[in-house]
Amino acid sequence: MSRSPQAKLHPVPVRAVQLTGGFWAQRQRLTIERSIPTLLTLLEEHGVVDNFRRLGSTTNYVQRRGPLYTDSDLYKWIEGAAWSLASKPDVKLEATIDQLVDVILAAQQPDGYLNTYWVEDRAGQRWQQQTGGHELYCLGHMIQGAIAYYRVTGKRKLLDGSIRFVEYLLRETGPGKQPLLTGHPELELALAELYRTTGDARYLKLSGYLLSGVEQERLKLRPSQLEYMFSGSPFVERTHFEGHAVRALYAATGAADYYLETGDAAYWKTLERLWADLVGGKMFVTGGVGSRASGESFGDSYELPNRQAYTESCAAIAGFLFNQRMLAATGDAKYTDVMERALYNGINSGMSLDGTLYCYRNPLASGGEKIRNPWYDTCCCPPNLQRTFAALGGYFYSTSKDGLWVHFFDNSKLDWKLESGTRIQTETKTGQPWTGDVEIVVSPEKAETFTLYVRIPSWSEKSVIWINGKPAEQKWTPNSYVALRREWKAGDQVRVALDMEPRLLRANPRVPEDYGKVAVQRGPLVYCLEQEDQPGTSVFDAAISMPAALVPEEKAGLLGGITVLHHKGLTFGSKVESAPLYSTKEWTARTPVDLTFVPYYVFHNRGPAHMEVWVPAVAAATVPKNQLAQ
Ligand code: FUB
Ligand code: ZN
Repeated sequence: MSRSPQAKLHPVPVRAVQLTGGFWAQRQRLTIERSIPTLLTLLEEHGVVDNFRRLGSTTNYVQRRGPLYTDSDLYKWIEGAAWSLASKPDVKLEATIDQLVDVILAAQQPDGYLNTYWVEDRAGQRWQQQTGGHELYCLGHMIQGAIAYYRVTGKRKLLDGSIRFVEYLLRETGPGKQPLLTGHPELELALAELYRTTGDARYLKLSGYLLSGVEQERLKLRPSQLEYMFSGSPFVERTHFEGHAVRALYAATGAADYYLETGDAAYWKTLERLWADLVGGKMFVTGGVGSRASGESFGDSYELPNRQAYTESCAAIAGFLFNQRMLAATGDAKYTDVMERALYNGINSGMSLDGTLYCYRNPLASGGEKIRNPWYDTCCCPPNLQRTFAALGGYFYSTSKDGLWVHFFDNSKLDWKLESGTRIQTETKTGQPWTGDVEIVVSPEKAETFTLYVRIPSWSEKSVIWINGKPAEQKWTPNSYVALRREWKAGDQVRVALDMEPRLLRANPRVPEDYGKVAVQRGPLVYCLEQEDQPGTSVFDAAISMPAALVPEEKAGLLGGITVLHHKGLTFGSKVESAPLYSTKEWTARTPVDLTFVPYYVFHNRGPAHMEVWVPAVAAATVPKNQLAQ
């Protein structure tokens, strides 16, 4: 997006940011050292790579395996592995990617078409089942993997292969020829990125064609298909999110990319409307999205079931990407707030603390079903998580005409340039997300006046900022960027004290599942109750006693090092289990109990267990005084 006309903010390259230690460095290291290599082994074991190999060989030595979209899993793995090289060069991994690129390209047809499913006896069905065929979805991920690898290494073999496929599309398909439809949106954003990478406007035009829905008549799509796919009809006529959550959010991300390049106001109007629909009634407090298992879909507004939440990891990532584009267009912290909610919670939960188990669903309550698994036949989420964590530094900072933007806080070093051309280095030291202290040392190569935009998160109500030890004069409010404009010189120091007071969030009363309940958040982390931490009390009998006191305790040895929150809560007592299902009795939580909350993202890392995020809140006043917890 560095040259996108409508982008107010421009991303810094992944390689410009080193995560130097702490929360995200740990997750990134795990991704690179454990998750990426072990997933490749599993992709091999499940035949995903052989699906390509067999086409490149003259003997077709194995049968194709897996669902028809497995190609995309390898492409996404390549994207993650490519970004990982930006933070940790690895000759062996690079050689592995090179070999995989050769295997992939050997399966490409002479005309440029490439898909391991729609070949051989299915070759005659190319483009005949576009609503579910995933040909363009796989191409989209091929392009994104190829661009990542090209950006990081300068190698363009895979990029050229993906361009050959796109050129095939431009030659053989489109108005007056074979109509095209993204049955699963994804190619839209990939084409915008290909345009940015190559400067070839035909690729952006193709993205616009896909978003325009001009082929709706020729393809004779049913309303239910238009809803499910979130494509096939004009994007600008969409009024709300519906249908398959990942599809819809990728479509919105692609449309936002299209807007960033074209400035088409109708797109912007639609994007803002969809965003309001998302955050107004369809996003979980963890940043997860997708309420229904049926159709992996959005529900109605306020339909946010906790235990049944579908909340696919890919959907949370898609929401993150959509908000990243909206942020780039505006510089408005309300978008970063959503990115953060998803990243620290509903995305972060997707990969286990040992980097080998993944959540496809990230529900907000669990009855102990197995949610973390090493492998899924539909293996979309694991490599999606990898590419997000591997590229993380690139989401932390941006530049704009007048300065540098700090979006997320973690220990990191930035080495990049201001848009004036001046080289800038920064070093951030922080205990985030556990403590509120943040120190940013700013070092432009020469003294220069510019604005340092530092995000003050929505959860930090009482922040304090110092510049070189003196209180900053600028004013700020939570959920905005404070604009620190001055002449900056090497070694200038900004200190921020973020407000880490635990907060209790309440849902709109129209969310029936959460009525009378609260969710606990501290800093960017949403917390939950897990059974292991409440010996003798079922998490489903527990209640928060209001007004609530939550006391943080650092536990270096627990779950990779976390801060837990202690609370003297209440339960309904031991009679609950033997009580009838229905009675006229009014239930009052009145037995004191020590409750311990852990961050949501660690749930089920000690094995499947009862867990819940939204906990009933009851007034302590209703409890006889002598029963109050000490
Ligand atoms: O269809 C490909 C992927 O599989 C989708 O993105 C996921 O939601 C899952 O359905
Ligand atoms: Zn997925």
